[in-house]
Amino acid sequence: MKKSWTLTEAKDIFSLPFLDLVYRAQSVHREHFEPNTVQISTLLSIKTGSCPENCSYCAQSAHHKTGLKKEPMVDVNTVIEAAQKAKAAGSSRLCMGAAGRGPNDKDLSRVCDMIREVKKLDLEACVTLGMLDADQVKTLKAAGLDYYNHNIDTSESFYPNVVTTRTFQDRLQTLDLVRQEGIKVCCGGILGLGESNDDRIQMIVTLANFPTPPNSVPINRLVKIPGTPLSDQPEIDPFDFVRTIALARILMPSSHIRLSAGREQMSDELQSLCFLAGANSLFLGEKLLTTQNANPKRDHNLLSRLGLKTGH
Ligand code: SAM
Ligand code: DTB
Ligand code: SF4
Repeated sequence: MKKSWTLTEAKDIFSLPFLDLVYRAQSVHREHFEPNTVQISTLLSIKTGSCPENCSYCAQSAHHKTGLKKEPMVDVNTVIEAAQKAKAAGSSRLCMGAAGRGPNDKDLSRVCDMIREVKKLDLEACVTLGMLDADQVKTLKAAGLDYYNHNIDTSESFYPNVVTTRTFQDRLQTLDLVRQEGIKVCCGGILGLGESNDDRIQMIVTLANFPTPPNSVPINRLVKIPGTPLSDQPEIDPFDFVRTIALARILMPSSHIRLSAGREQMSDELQSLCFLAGANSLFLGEKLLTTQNANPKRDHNLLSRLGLKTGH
C-alpha cells in the first residue's frame, strides 16, 4: 500500500541538517531516476489576461492593474509553430496555459485541435485551463492530452490568503476528475507568497498523499509582478527553497520535480543546489506565460557546465 505521510514525519525531514537533507534527497533521486538527466518542457500562453479569478500573485487577474494586454485565444497555427520551435530546442512537452476560471465550449474545442497538432509532432501535450467538469475532462482525454496542470499553490490553510474566488476543495475536485480519467497530473505550487515553512511542508504532504502523487510537481518561486498585491513580497530564504525541493523529492520519489517560474532571478549556484536536492525538470524558452524565463543560452550553458543531459 502507498505510504501516507504525516506532517510530523515531513517536518522532521525538512528540519534535518541541510547537508543530511540534500544527501538523502539525492540518494532517493538516484534510486528512481537517471541522475544527470533533466526533462524539458516549454510554455505557451494560448489565452492571456482579463481573468476573473483574483490570485494575488498573477499578472493575468483582472482584479489587479498590471498593464497586461488581453489576448484572445491564439489560433492553431501559432501553436504548431511554437511546438516546432520547442521540439528543435530539445523540449519533450508543450504546456499550453489559458487565463480564466475554466474553458467554454468554443475554447475547449480549439484546445483539442491544438492537442492533436502537438501530438502529431511527437511532443507530449499539457494544458492548464482552470476548473473542469467531468465531460470536459473526457473531451480532453479523447483528444489525446497527456498532462493537465492544476496547482494547489500553497497549504489549504494559507490558500484563502492567496485567492478567494475559488476554494482549495475546488482545486482538489478538478484534480480528482483528471486523475480518474487517466490523464497525468501536473500539480505543485508557489513559494514566496508570504507562507511559512509549515505551509510549504503541508503543501508537499498534501501532494504526496494524493491517491497517486502527481506525475509532475512544478515548484515556482514567486515572480513579483508590479501592480499585484504581492509585488513587494520579501524574498524566500534560498535554503528554505532548496529544503522544500528536497522534501518534495523524498516524499514523491518517482515524480518529476520541476524547477519552474523564478529561475531568471536565481543564480546558477542556487539552481544547481536545487538539482542536487532532486529537481529534474525545467521550463526552457524565452518566456514563461507573461514574464521572461531564464535566457535559453544561459540555460544551455548551465546544463553543459553541469554535464546535465536532456531527456525523460
Ligand atoms: N488559469 C489557470 C490556473 O490558474 O490554473 C492556468 C494558468 S496559471 C498562470 C498556472 C500557475 O502558474 C499558477 O497556478 C501558479 O502556480 C503559477 N504562477 C502564476 N503566476 C505566477 C507568478 N507570478 N510567479 C510564480 N508562479 C506563478
Ligand atoms: C506552473 O506551475 N508554472 C507555469 C505553468 N505551471 C503553467 C506558469 C508560470 C507563470 C509565471 C508567471 C508568468 O509568466 O505570468
Ligand atoms: Fe487566472 Fe490562473 Fe492567473 Fe489565477 S493563476 S488569475 S486563475 S490565470
